[in-house]
Amino acid sequence: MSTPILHHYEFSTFSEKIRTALGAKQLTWKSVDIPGMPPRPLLTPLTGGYRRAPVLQIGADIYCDTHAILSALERFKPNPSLFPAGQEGLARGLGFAWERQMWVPTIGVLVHFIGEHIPPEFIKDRKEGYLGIDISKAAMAPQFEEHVQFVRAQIAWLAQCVTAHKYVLGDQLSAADLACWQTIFLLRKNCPPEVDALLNLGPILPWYERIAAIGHGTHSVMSAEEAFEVAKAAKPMPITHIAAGGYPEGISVGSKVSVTPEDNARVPVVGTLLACDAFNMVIHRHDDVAGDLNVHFPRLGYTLAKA
Ligand SMILES: N[C@@H](CCC(=O)N[C@@H](CS)C(=O)NCC(=O)O)C(=O)O
Repeated sequence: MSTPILHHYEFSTFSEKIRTALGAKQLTWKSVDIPGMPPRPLLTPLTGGYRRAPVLQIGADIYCDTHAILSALERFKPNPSLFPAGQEGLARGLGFAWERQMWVPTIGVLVHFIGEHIPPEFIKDRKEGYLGIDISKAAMAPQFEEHVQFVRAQIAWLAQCVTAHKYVLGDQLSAADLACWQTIFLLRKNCPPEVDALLNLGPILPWYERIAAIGHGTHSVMSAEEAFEVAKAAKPMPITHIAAGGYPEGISVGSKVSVTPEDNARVPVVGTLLACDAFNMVIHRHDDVAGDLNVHFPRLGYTLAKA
């Protein structure tokens, strides 16, 4: 099986979640640095248009969204597991709920502190191609108090978990930790130290530092061109993790479908449905240059429709 290739950019906090997962699993991986906003001319043909970061590539298999990526890494190297036995559902659902609820309030707090340094073209891209809202400091200022209250209330229950045990679900690091941690990482990395008091982060700092110390595993740089060549030379792997017959919503395998994020960056990716269960969807795409590709998405957060 070929080496995992992560397409990501340094200041992407969802990418930091995956870099840390790669570290927790002590994996060796290739790092492709992508721009912080489109165009991403050698990545888009691999994903079929999915525009968010990060994206994981293993040969000609392309994994979109951190939730599909974590599941792929778990299959690639099961131990140490990020889905503790008996708590798989919690690890999955809690992480998803946290990120869905926390993303905009976190950005609200972030831009309060550093908004004046964000270039106008970035604000424009995030409004027009990603979040659909104006994330400039001025536009988010009226909701600042509300966002702070929201984040503090979430941190309060997180603190109950991670002061009672080492990690959110107990003694073992899980996907839920990585999801909660990454939004706080974005703030602590970029805001002045006063953000700790503002959000009452004190009680969670030992947990925060424990995860920050995990690192990113062993990685080396790969160019986008080299990653593209890897995809071109490879064939998608057989799908062994999804049982046949679990077709959702009356859409059968072999149908032409679109898969679209339901929250933001709503660019549909079109292909042929290969497999689908309650957790994962795989579509096949043929790119004129890259060849045959299997593109993987989580079910959580994506809409599957007949194309
Ligand atoms: N649900 C997605 C969210 C990913 C996400 O929103 N990533 C941010 C970067 S931290 C992004 O894609 N921003 C827009 C972009 O880079 O084009 C996931 O878990 O991967």
